[in-house]
Amino acid sequence: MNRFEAWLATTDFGVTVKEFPQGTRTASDAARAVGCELGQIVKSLVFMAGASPVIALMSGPNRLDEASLAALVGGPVSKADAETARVATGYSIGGVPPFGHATEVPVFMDSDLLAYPAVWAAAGRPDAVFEIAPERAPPPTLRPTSSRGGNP
Ligand code: 5CA
Repeated sequence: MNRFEAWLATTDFGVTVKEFPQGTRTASDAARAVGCELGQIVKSLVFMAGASPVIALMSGPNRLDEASLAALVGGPVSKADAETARVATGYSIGGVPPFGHATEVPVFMDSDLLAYPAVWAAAGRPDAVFEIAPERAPPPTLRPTSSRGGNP
């Protein structure tokens, strides 16, 4: 059981981790393994907002508009290096899940993900993903501000 599965076991999320021996390290690997659209794959991109890590959950083919993330966090952002991402989230690049992180990392979500009834996200390892309805993807304690903006 990896860190993510251990974390899941402490929650009532009720999602099932699926392993794919062929690997799900990249979004296209994951889409191919699952047999879904690339847009249904959740990329968990770790950025730094000043000294604080933040995560942008992006639909597979989409690039993050750094200016829009900067506007959301109120300052410039830059991509986290792999080690910083690992320490902040507890997971290595290619396996970073959308929640269940080692530290409290604010999470923002690409609203394109909401177009799908179900999406697939990394489950802590580069060969495991899980399916979830996109509106459930971020934990209730970290409600997303979608790229459309607006958050109560
Ligand atoms: N398992 C797949 C699909 S769920 C996955 O995790 N995809 S991902 O997009 O979230 O993770 C890979 C992303 O990590 C790449 O899109 C890239 O933006 C980023 N990345 C890759 N290498 C590095 C690196 N050396 N430092 C920081 N970020 C990196």
